Amino acid sequence: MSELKNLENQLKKKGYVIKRAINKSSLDFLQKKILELSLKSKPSLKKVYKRYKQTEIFFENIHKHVTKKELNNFRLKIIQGINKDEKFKKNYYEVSKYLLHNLVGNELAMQTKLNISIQIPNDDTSMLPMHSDIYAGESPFEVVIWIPLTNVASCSHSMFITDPKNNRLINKEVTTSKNRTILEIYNKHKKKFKFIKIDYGNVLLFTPVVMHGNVVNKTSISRISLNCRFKSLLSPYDVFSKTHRNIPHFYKPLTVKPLTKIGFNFINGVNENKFKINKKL
Ligand SMILES: O=C(O)CCC(=O)C(=O)O
Ligand SMILES: [Fe+2]
Repeated sequence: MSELKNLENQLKKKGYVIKRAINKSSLDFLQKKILELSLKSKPSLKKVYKRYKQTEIFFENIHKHVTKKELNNFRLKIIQGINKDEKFKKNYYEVSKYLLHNLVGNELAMQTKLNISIQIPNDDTSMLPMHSDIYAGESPFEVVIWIPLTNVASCSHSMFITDPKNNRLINKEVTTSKNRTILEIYNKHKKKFKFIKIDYGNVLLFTPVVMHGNVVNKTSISRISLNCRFKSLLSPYDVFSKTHRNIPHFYKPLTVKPLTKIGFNFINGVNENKFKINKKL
């Protein structure tokens, strides 16, 4: 079977695929930038970092050097840093390109704000219970590219996901049940969820239509991962509801082919005449 067919089959069956990063230098760029921002955010970490042989092992032990109280500020500073850096976004796309071009398209929109998750042991403030991103008004045409910066085992520091074949039933329970909490529904279906195993060096693509989430990290290892959404540029944005997730600022065109530009320029020209739009406005 061709690799592409294999990826397609896996996505259909499991709702996600994992692929070794082809562009390792771009992945290392991302890791290095997160390291720099971490050390800038808490300068005392510089000395600590030297004790670790590999950056991913330093990240796995971050909870020993950043307290629960400091964590939110630490995370915010990193998020601000990566979102100011166009090179970071470019390298993120480079790392994701192989999966995106094969499974989504070559004309793409990218989420404007990249995100980082830091799941330290026993922290219940960073929990994201079972959900589908559709509940927040996101497009079912999008995928999440999720990049681990630590080695992630199939346990509570990872994220869980169910098989697409279970999704309809669980989604129905979530959207129609009046007196059960998400946690109760998750517990009922717990066996249908699996914690993803993925080591540093690999990239995860999943459809956030399928139920996923995380629990309190009961291991002694921190998990750090990046996530960003991509979609085919011309696929629908507003599908079920109008939310801030669908306004133009949530996504930004990333790759636009010449014919798409010609088409939109033509439509814009027609509209300018039709509605007497003053171009200077
Ligand atoms: O990283 C996680 O644990 C959950 C991520 C998630 O829900 C998402 O990226 O949509
Ligand atoms: Fe999600």
